Amino acid sequence: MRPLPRPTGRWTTAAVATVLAVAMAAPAASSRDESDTRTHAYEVTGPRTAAQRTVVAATGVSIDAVRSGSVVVTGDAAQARRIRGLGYRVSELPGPPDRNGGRDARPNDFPSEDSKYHNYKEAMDEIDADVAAHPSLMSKQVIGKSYEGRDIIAVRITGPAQTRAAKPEVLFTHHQHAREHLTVEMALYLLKEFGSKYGSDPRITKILDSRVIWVVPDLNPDGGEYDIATGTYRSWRKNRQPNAGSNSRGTDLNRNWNYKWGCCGGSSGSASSETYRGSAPESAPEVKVVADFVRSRVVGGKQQIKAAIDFHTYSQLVLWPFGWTYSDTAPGMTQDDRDTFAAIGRSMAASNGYTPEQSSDLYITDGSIDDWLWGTQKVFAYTFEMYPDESGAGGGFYPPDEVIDRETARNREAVLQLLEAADCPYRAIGKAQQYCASS
Ligand code: LU0
Ligand code: CA
Ligand code: ZN
Repeated sequence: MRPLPRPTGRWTTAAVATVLAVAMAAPAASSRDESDTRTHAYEVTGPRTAAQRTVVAATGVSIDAVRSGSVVVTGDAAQARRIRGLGYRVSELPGPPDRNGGRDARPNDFPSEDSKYHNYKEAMDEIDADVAAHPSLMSKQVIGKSYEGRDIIAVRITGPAQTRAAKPEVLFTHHQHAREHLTVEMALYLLKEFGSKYGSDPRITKILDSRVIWVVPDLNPDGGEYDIATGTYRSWRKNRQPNAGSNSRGTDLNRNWNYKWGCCGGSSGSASSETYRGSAPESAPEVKVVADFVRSRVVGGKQQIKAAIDFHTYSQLVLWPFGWTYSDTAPGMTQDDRDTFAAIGRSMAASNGYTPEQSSDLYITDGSIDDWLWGTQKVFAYTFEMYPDESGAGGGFYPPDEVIDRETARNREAVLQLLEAADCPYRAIGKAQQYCASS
């Protein structure tokens, strides 16, 4: 790398930071060969079944969108070559959009044309303001720290009314994957909606009086900040934890949960992979923090959290477990469980126009949050893959900020449905008497 010019009076701190950040973003690599670990988006034409897509994922790429007869992946040149070796056509797609409108990139912030997105500090400030505006409704807890020391927070929302029985709790988690910034906006939308409508909207008032809502707005603050650190998107997915014996940083948080971790070809043991599962279950501090928080909601031997949504982008999907197996049912997933997941999932999808399916209909994943939440805690846990659809013709991981309001409000009805179902999910299959009579 060429030595960088020494700052002089003519260099502003911001300009120096930009040069440094850009230099760090583009590690020297003479050609796109085995040593070129820069990642790109590729379209892979050929795979049409979940089993074929799982074989593609086993090369170490992340699968970002599933289309009929093709997938969009993120990976490096060596992985692309391996996929070609499987007999598929692989073509490189354009990189992330330039939203700086010809202006200089501002380090550590969203590009100027996407300034309605909230960076970490802006999101935390907005949440603090929401909590301050509704102190009888909301409280904020710091539940732990990210690898780089940022606060991971949970916001508790419930109406002041006391109930005889414990209120069922529902968990919303956001931003496991760094580049999926729209999911943080989804968290901010939920806080605004609940805060501003309690007492005036009868449905929301009734829900908040009878439920406890937990919003964990940012599981991966380090990755999110890294993704925007140069002022130009980097398509980063993982956290920012160093990996022993490797130059590659990061664990895929959604492969690091302690249930069937690494069991089934749905994650990678290679540190450079986009789906690196980490050195052990919960080796990522961010996953440990949230898993500990969920375990702390076991009161009197009973998990209080009954239902959950983990927000991702993109493809407009409502997904339910398991991800580790193609089977609808498995040890720990009865036919009634599966039918309940499907009934609630389909109803939520009917409300937002997403496609409902079992997670493994896409490809196998292991160590995912939903499998852990259901497999170990019996939480009815869904993943929402938000806007845009699988064509990506809305910006892929980087939809413009003009869509934030529409695409977050789009999930209002689905979120309210899950909250209403949380006291007895089995009601959705007409079996409340059998499963919920004593509660
Ligand atoms: O973790 C993932 O691979 C998710 C999908 C699973 C929840 C099945 N897709 S994403 O990484 O593109 N958000
Ligand atoms: Ca804009
Ligand atoms: Zn994701």
